[in-house]
Amino acid sequence: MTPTYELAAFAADADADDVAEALRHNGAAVVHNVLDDDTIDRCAAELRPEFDARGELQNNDFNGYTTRRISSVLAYSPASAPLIAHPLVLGVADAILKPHCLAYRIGSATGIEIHPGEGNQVLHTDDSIYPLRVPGLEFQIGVMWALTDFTEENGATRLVLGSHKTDDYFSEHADPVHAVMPKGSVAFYMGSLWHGGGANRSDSPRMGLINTYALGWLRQEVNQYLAVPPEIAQQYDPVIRRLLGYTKHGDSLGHGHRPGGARVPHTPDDKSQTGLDLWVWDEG
Ligand SMILES: O=C(O)CCC(=O)C(=O)O
Repeated sequence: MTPTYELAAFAADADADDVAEALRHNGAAVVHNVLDDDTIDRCAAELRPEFDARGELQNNDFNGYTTRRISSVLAYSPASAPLIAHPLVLGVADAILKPHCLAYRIGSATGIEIHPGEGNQVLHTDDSIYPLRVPGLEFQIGVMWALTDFTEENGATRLVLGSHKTDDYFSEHADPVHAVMPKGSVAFYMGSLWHGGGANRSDSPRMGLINTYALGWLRQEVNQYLAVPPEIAQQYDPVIRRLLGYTKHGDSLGHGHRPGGARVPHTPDDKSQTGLDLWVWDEG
């Protein structure tokens, strides 16, 4: 029998394991109204000047020419941290990624503002940056926060449900669904799922924050140590520092030393760090 796929939409109090189960089966899932307008607006307000100053520098055939993009948002937006380290997001990431690593990390954290007139982005998988596939193992997940409402008209992310379960090339014949969701909601999709930004046929921009979370033994898509150097990273709490990669994976992977540096042990309230050392360096 041909399996059927649907874009399951959960309420904000959803159990992370249930969301992860839907994500495993369908390749994507949406949770509605997770964060309030104030939290979302604070983040959007910090991204605004970056979108305006540098958003068009990454324009190209893949990203589009009527879309603004800003990468490594933690470098200039502390208000993005509650989204990036939201407990529901980490719960889903735990369920999908932790069976295959001791700790996962941010691959990228990018604001995307699709402006009116933009066409459909080419469908693609995010995990194509890693040149192999291992059956039963996802290298990363994508987590898209809606900083405005996401609608079919304004370019809600297009998702080819079930496409994470096949090696077929989907671009020509896919039938994607849109991740339609109100502002403050969040969409999850597998790194192996075919997807892409939607065309914006409305008269106002669609703003999202897309963060990827990848197995801790992989190279991060964006070099976080350059993008968010120690002097900025140490302003964040241990969870964010771990997500940035200022943490060893196991006993030795990623260890480092800087003269005058400080070792910061994990704190009891950071449950995700159990058994791992957390390292940051001061300037001393
Ligand atoms: O903006 C979106 O909805 C998705 C963007 C995307 O998939 C990408 O650029 O890799």
